[in-house]
Amino acid sequence: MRLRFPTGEVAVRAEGAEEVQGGFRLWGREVRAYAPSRVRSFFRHGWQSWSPAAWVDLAEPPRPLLPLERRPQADDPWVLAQGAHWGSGLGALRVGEEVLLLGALDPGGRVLGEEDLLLGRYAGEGGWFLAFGREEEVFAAYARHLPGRPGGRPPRVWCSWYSFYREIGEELLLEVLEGLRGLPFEVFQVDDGWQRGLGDWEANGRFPRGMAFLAEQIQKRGLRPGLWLAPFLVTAESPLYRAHPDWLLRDGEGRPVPAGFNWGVPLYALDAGHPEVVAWVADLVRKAVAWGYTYLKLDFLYAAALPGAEGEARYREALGAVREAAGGSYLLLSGAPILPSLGLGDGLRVGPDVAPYWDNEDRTFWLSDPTGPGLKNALRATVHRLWLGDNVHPDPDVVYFRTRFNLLSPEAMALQRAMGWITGFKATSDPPSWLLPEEREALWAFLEAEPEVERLGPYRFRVGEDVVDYGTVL
Ligand code: 9PG
Repeated sequence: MRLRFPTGEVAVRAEGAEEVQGGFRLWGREVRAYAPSRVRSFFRHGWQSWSPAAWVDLAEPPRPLLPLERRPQADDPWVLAQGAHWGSGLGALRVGEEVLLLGALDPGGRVLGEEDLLLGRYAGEGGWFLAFGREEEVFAAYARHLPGRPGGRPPRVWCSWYSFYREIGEELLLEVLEGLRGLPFEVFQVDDGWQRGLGDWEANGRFPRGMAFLAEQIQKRGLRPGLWLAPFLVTAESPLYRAHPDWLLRDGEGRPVPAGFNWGVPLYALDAGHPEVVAWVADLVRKAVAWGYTYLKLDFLYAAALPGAEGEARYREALGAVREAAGGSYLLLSGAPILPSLGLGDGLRVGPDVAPYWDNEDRTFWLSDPTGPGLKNALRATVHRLWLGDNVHPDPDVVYFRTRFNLLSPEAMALQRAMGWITGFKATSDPPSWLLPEEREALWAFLEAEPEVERLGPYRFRVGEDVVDYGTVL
């Protein structure tokens, strides 16, 4: 069939089509939409927070991401095995001045870009949205058909990860807390390093008075306690792994599904389709809230959706139960499949981790891995996911103000700071004791200011008085 848009006609193969706001709704487990001519540029949307999102050149086949063990935590593993330009949830072609966008409206959709074709295919069943027009308009129209309308603005967060990494303890964090006096933070978030182990979510020996005590101290300072959890992740050493072998996510042959490799060990996932697992995770979330932590950073969530798009419906259902258990707490979802997370979290990490350097070329180039830590990777994914800003609070990750232990140029730091203002998600990990007086001033001003933001183009923004250009991250 041919569908008529104000910008021209598009040939489509689908079981049905109906005009909706901003485009057409299509039916069919597999649908095809054809651009009027062969094109070069494909919007390739990565699966989860850390996966890349960017316009890619269709003339160049994707390069294999290495090492293989990291694939489950980098992107949809099925997609990475294809050697073709598949994206998760949506895909788009640049057709001259216009963009043709095909997006899934239900969990489990993947979209292939090839020459003049967008091919959408569901792992299960679902509907599609097709739009043809100006870039900002088609992405905005698609976003309006997706769930999630977050209330309010994101809180201003101090997070322990990007300064101390896992080397945290009660004494150190209380010291930081003291140093934060006078800075307008709202959340003090304890990251990875407090727990006994994965699947063993109790305070370790470095938190001798326990997590409830720390939450109390944080509250006393007028801040909201925040806590990091990776609820669906286990390793072979987790007590849970031995106690509940039936809780593990397994493949058709009964082998545990690999969930990546981090902290020097292979990772495995809990089966989010198992009611006992969901009940256990919900209890864990209630426990953290009962300790006093009402800002939860739920991380490595892709594990609950493995092996990829096939697990998205299961993930969404499990996360619904987690959302309910969390009550009114703020949920920041990280390492999370992007589209199936909408409407279930308050905030969503939309790029890989930042780092106090621009790019690790060994990894980005030689291992073809754009999911590693680094400011360039983080900004590239974030700027290509800003269209989700009405569905969720997009988290671009923390901003650096320190020059200590930092290789970023002042220009790179300005780009990072502006992204905090553009998204409204303002966070840092800089311990006040590491900051020079003028850096502390800059942090204070960043947290206080709410400059007006105007989008001048896909990569150019006016932020207050300044024009910032993210063209350098492409
Ligand atoms: C704690 C950290 C921080 C950080 C999260 C997450 O191997 N990986 O692909 C990988 C990606 C991200 C990552 C760790 C490993 O960081 O994004 O903010 O909370 O966990 O361990």
